[in-house]
Amino acid sequence: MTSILTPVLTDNWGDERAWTLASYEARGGYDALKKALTMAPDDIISAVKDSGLRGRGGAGFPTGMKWSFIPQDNPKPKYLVVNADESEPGTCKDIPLMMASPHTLVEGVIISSFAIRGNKAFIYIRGEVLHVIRRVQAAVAEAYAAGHLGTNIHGSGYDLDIVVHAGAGAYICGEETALLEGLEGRRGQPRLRPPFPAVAGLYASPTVINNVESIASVPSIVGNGAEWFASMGTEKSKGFGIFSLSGHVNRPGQYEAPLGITLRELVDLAGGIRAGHQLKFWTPGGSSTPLLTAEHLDLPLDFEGMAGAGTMLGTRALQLFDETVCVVRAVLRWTEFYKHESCGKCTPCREGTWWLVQTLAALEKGQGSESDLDLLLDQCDNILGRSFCALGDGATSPITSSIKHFRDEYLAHLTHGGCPFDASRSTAWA
Ligand code: L3W
Ligand code: SF4
Repeated sequence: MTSILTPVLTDNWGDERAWTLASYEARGGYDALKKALTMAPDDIISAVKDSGLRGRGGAGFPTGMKWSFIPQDNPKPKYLVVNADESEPGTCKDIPLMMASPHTLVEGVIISSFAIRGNKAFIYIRGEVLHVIRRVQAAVAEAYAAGHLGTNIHGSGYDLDIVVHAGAGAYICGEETALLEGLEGRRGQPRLRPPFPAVAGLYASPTVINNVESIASVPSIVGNGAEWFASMGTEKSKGFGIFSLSGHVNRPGQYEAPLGITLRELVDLAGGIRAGHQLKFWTPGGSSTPLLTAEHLDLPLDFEGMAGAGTMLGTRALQLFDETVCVVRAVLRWTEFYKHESCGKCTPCREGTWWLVQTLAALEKGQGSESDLDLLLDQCDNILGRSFCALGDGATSPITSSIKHFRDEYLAHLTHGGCPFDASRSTAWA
């Protein structure tokens, strides 16, 4: 069988000491940088635009278009900030990428900064992953020593410094403006947009903020050309991406494949659902994206395919659950997470996530009545579209989608007077 995988970002992960400069350069690492430094910055932006690369952090905004919003007539410094605060439940692609191949990211940062004419870049890494911070810091130090960073890079006259910043452990700092607040030394809470960071971001200067995987994709686009990238994927969701599979599959892990691949194909690559069990529900892009069921196995995993199914591609964090899992309990766990991580800035999310947990916890214990399901949906309605940032909206996704697909299972908790799965954790509720 011809493999449908497209290893580009993951191609060197199995190499011996893949994270070192020597290993990366042995495969042609930093050749794309040398090529980029001979190009006009605007031509790099055009190549990224033509490639069709869309943001890999969840929202899918066109990367080249975002870069073109940076006003070049503004005398303030321009900054590139990499969002490496990977925290969306189930998402595990940026951290493995930075551990296995940090130079792919560092090379991407240098090329991207050159394109937007920035001389300072920041890599904001989730504070809990000290080993990743150390690995990226070591790669940055190697890049300085080799002349890939610093002043007059490879005699081009271009200067760039990279700062590796450790976050302080808040999920909300993955929201781009809360991340900027944290980087400036303040409490991580979102800012009002507009102005978008491209106009007034870090220190009120024009700032591009991109996800790790987006920036790491840039060297391959510069090296191989926009057409090469655009030849993969679907009409409006070009290229490849890292899909992280977790849960009840035989070989969980990262699978790099063209956008538009289906979950059925990915599950086959991952050795199938564990023996004797069936897929019950799954998340396409972490818990902030409405969950789907086995009926949706053949939908294309691209931005349009997921929107058509009433959900989002998000971070391609595919969490798979078989029939032994209580969907109400899983949703309660996620909701407790959102309540804990709500930054408290706006009332619908701060108060609403607390109420969601109260109502869900009672239902999970079999307390209350069927009307509490409507109460729960009403609480979601008062949060969705009324919160200051996407965290509030995301908190409602698992609840509304699980009630849509598994209303009977919620009701079974009421008729059983508790979780029907508790009687036997190893057999499915029926
Ligand atoms: C200039 C305009 N820039 C939009 C930029 C904007 C941002 C990007 C996307 O949420 C989603 C969320 C989570 N001029 C612009 C403009 N931009 N209009 O484009 O913006 P937006 O508002 O569409 O999305 P967002 O606020 O960045 C991100 C979802 O991602 N998510 C991910 C969460 C967690 C992680 C993680 O742990 N790694 O990413 C999960 O699905 O729900 O919908 O840069 O400035 N007119
Ligand atoms: Fe903070 Fe939640 Fe409001 Fe976002 S939606 S600003 S996380 S309280």
